[in-house]
Amino acid sequence: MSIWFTEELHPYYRKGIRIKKILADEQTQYQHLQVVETEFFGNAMILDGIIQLTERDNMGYHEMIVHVPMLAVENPKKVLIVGGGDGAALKQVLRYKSVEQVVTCELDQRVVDLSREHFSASIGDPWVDSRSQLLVRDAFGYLEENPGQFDVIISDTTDPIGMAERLFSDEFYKLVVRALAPGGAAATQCEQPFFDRELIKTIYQSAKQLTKNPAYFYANIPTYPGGGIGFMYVSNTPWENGLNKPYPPGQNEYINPEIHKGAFALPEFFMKELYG
Ligand code: SPD
Repeated sequence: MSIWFTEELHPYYRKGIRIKKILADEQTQYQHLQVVETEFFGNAMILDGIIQLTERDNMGYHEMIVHVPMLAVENPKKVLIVGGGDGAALKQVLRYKSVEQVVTCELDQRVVDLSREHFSASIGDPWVDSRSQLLVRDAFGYLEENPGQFDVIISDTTDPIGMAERLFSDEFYKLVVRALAPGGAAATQCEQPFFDRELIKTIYQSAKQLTKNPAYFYANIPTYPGGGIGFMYVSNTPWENGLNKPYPPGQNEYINPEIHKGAFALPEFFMKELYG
């Protein structure tokens, strides 16, 4: 079988990947979940028709959303992952010897189950690490219950559609900052400068009200709209504190010192809009 999967996150833009086989296709309690074997990108997870990760190009997303805040903070011990049910961000967090506890708040158990089944070749099984704790629940309530607890918070979410919309709200960012320990840092999935300018500007304004040193950074991911995605770094600790620090044991596939620094360089039109 050879079919094209076409994603239409935006009504004015489409992209497609060629699929060899459908490995899973189910309606969970929360969403339409598909896992497919693609011709070029390895296995891919698709939620409600939107590509979440592929084996070939997810490393830019997960290495950047994790290592930028983790390296900025001195010896991070307690980490919270919001979403992240595929385990790829968790895998990166667990590379740090300083980490004692990682809580993942994922709403949909099936995302975890099907990732373990179909992505073990690339992600392994980070859930079995004794430092990892999976909470199948909404992150809002958990953030409310845990002020000042986490050295690093990673918001590894879907796009701001339906139930995920409030993970891009001012209310959510307030809770994230409130849940950070002193000196802590968060990084959040923060969409695409060409397609989501207004949203990113609004989030930056929230982050600026709440912390001293927010900044937007970017990674190339060919299977995401526009070929990449950005992240909001949210902290009183400057992201530059993470430069020139040793990477944790294990192999980087995307981040290196030049990429780390360069990811914060923004195109002129966007830099002016965001930072004035
Ligand atoms: N437009 C696609 C955005 C997907 C972001 N979530 C990715 C989750 C990977 N852990």
